[in-house]
Amino acid sequence: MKNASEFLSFSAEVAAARAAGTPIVALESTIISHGMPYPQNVQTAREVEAIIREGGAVPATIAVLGGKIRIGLSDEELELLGQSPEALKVSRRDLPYVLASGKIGATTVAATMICAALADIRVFVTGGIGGVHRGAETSFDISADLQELAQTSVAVVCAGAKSILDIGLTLEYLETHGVPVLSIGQDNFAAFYTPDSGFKADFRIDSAAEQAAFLQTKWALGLAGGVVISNPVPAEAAMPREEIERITAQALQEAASQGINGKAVTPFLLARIKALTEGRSLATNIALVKNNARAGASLAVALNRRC
Ligand code: PSU
Ligand code: MN
Repeated sequence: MKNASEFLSFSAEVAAARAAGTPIVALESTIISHGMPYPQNVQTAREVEAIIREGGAVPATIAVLGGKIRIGLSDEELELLGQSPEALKVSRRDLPYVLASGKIGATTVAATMICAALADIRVFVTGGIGGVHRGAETSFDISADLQELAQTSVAVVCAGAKSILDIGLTLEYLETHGVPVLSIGQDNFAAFYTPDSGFKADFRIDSAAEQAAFLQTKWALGLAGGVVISNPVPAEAAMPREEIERITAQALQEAASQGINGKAVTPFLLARIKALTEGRSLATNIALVKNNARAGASLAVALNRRC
């Protein structure tokens, strides 16, 4: 039998960081393949990696290629993920399939957390997490990201969750599963395109050093599982709340009338929101991911100092 480490393959940069004890920040790849259009997706991925390096950490973008979990990608590999229509959206249940078949896989928050934990990386930066979808009481559509947060010990820096989701129910679900939700710079949980979801996060912790202390304490106690760190989009890059609400409602309506279901729901909604805002949502999306990269690099550096 193989063990997990035989599936891991590190880029030279990440391997060197591991050897030297340099802080490492994981990045997901579904945001590249299914979350943003080409070429902005690849451009953003590169810029986010650069921000993490400037912050004193090493970026590790994670994907599945050639039957391996790749921890750290080359420019050509980012390009492949950004352009290939064959890249599969890979969550927990899809990982064995994409690895065993040798196909191209872009990892979601859930799958990236699994791979980061296997690679001993504790800090992961993304845009928004999946959650409980509106209407989940009949559709049962609850992202596997939430179950992963319940069990896999990785901190996820994000700009909250999109209002395509039922944010109140998402927070209830996280509470039930013992997942702490920290917030940076404000008391409330962020709503991706807008800074304020209207719901309180559990704890406001602004400094990276104190966030690191929180993580270290949780995991030292044997409380396995993830932590959501909500970092609101900067005000100057946010979208008007009424506009995003109106467009979200329209996108949800279209998804329902076209019978979109399963793993296609989130990419469909993201693409429709982008189209309906004539690309303005994309600028917000890019700005918030970069903002998260700064926070994630600081956190990885602070956590590294404590360990
Ligand atoms: N939310 C976003 N942008 C994204 C995603 C979610 O605002 O790109 C992606 C992430 O990869 C996340 C996944 O893990 O969608 C969740 O998909 P689902 O809802 O099918 O679990
Ligand atoms: Mn779903």
